[in-house]
Amino acid sequence: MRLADATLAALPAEIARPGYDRAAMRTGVVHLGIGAFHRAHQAAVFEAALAGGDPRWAITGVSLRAAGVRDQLAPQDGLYTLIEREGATARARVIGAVRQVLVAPEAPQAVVAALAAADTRIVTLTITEKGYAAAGDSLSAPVSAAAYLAAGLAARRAAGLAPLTVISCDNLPDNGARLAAEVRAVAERHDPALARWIEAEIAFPQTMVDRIVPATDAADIAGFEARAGVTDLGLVKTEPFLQWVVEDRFSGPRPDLAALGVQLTETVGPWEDAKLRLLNGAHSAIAYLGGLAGIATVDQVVALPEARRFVERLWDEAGATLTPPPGLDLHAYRAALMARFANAALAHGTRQIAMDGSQKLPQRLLASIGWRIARDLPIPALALAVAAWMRWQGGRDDQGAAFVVDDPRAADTAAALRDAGSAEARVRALAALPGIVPPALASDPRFIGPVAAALERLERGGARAALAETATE
Ligand code: NAI
Ligand code: CS2
Repeated sequence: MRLADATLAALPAEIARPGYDRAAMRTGVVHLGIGAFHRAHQAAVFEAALAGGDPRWAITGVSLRAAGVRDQLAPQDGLYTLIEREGATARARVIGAVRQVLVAPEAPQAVVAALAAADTRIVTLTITEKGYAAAGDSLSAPVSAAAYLAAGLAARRAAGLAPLTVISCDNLPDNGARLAAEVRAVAERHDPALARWIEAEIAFPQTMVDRIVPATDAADIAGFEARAGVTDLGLVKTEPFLQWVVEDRFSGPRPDLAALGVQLTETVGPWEDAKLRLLNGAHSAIAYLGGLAGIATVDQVVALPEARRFVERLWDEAGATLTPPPGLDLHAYRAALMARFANAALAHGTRQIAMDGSQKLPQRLLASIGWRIARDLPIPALALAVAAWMRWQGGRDDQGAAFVVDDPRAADTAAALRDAGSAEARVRALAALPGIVPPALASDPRFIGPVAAALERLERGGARAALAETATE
C-alpha cells in the first residue's frame, strides 16, 4: 500500500501527519531542484507555516533534470515522510506541503506558468553548486534555472503581476547575488528593460542553509514500510538539527519566518563563512580522506581518534579565518558539529559528499588557505584536505579499488593527472585548471609546497597514516 491521502488514516498514531486541510492550501512557493535537501529543510519550514494556519505556502516542486522525484511523489498525492534520526530515535512526520512536481524537460511552459502564477510569492532553489554555471541558454528555450527564472519573471512583468522573492538555498558564498547576476544576464540578452525591472523589483536574498540530509536508500524505504505498513518512495532522512539564515530582503509576502525559527538578518556572510569553512570544509576533508581509506560513512571516519584529531586541527586552521557572527561561540559550534558528524543513524556516505568537489573546494577549503597564506600562516591540515581531493581525482582508493569520480570537471582533472610524473607536478597541473584553484594560489609556493608534501605523504603511506601524522605534527 503506498503512502497517499487515502492511506494516512492507516498510519500508526506515532507517525505525525498534516493536521491542516490540504485541499484548502494555496501554492505560494515554487521550488527549482526538488531533491532531498529541499524536502528536509525549506519544505519543513513551509509545512510548519501551513500547520500553523497559514494556507498560502504549498509548494510546486520542479525538477530541471530527471523525473525521479515526480515519479516518487505523484502516486502519493505529493506526500512524503521526513524522518529525523539521532542515535536510536527516528521521529517520522508525513509532509503535505508539496502539491505537485513538474519535470521541466517534459513541460517547460508549465514551469514558466507556475513561476508566473498570481499566488506564487517565493521561489526557492537547490540546484547544487554546479547549477550556477554561466547559463548559455535563452528564456525562450530555457534549460538552466536562471533561464527559467528569467522566463517566469518576464511573464509576471508582462501580466502586470506583483514581484516575488527568489531564494537560493545552495551551499555557495553570496548565493543570492550569484543567482541574480545569472538571471539578469539571461534577461539582458532578451530585453534590457526586463533586466532593469528584475534589478529594481526582485529580491534575491543571501542565505546560509544547514541540515545534514543523506541520500535515501532502499534500506530506509524498507525499514519505514516495516514500521508504518505503507510504501513511501519519496522518504527523506535527516537529523534533528535545522538552521536557516536569510537576509531580510523580500519582494512581497512571506510566512512568519522568525516565528518558525528562521534567522532573519542584514548580514548573512559571517554565518555563511563559518558554516562553509567549518562544517563543509571538514565534510570534504572527511569525504576524501575517508573515501581513500575505504571508509563508507562520516560517522565511521570520525570514530577514528586520528581523524577526530585531524578535524580539530583543520578547524583550528579554518576557524582563525573567521569573524564569528554575534552570538556564535565557535568552541560550542565545533563541538556540536562533531556530535552531528558522529550520528551513526544518518550513515552519511563519504562518496555522496565527495561529489562535485571542483565546485565545492573554493568556498570550503581554498578560501581558508588563501586567508592564511596571505598572513604567512601554516596550512598542514587544509593542505592535506586539498591533496586528498587531488588524489581522489585518480579514481582509485588506497587499496587500488577503482571508482567513478562524480564531478563536472572529472575529465579535466583526469587529463591533468595523466602526464604528471611527480606529486608536485600533479599538484601544479590540477592547480592550473581554470575555475578551481585561484591563479594567485596556483602560482604561490606557499600553496604548492605544503600541498605537494601532503600528496607525497598520501601516495607514500595512504590516508590513514597521513591523517595520523598531520594531526599530531
Ligand atoms: P539531490 O541530488 O537530492 O537533488 C539535487 C537537485 O538538483 C535535483 O533536483 C537535481 O535535478 C538538481 N540539479 C542537479 N544539477 C543541476 C543543474 N546543473 N541545474 C539545475 N538543477 C540541477 O541533492 P540534495 O541533497 O537535495 O542537495 C542539493 C543541494 O542542496 C546541494 O548541492 C547543496 O547546495 C544544498 N544542500 C544540501 C544539503 C544536504 O545535506 N544534502 C545540506 C545543505 C545544502
Ligand atoms: C555535504 C553537504 O554533500 C555535501 O557536500 O557537505 O550537503 C552538507 O551535508 C550540508 O551542507 C549540511 O548542511
